[in-house]
Amino acid sequence: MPAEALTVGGATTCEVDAREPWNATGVLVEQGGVYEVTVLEVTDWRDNTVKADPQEGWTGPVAKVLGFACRALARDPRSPMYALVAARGREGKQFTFVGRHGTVTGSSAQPVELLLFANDWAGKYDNNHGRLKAAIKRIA
Ligand SMILES: [Ca+2]
Repeated sequence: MPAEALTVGGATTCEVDAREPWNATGVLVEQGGVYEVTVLEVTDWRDNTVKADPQEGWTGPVAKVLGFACRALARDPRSPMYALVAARGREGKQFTFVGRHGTVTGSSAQPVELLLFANDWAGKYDNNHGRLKAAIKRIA
């Protein structure tokens, strides 16, 4: 289904599968638009055996230390390992940390689809588990 623009105040929900490097939201990000992403439900969010949270990423003291080193190689090194990250389209790594609640602002003249993913190493998505449900609302 093609993505659609939201009017200000418009909202939708989407599902994110941690095994998918790109989860479509159905929302087209327009230049200057501000989109609020809020996680509503999280189910079994873990990277192989490592428990995780969309906000904190890998959890537990060891995961915190290893996670800090590992995130250097993650698709978005600025976000925790296995945290929820938004992308404005698939090109150019236009990534924004979302966590459990964040905002994404449209910056390119050409509208692009808002995508969501668990921040992992590229090609290491096959051992991922978990899903979440998110609400997306255009607030400006
Ligand atoms: Ca993984």
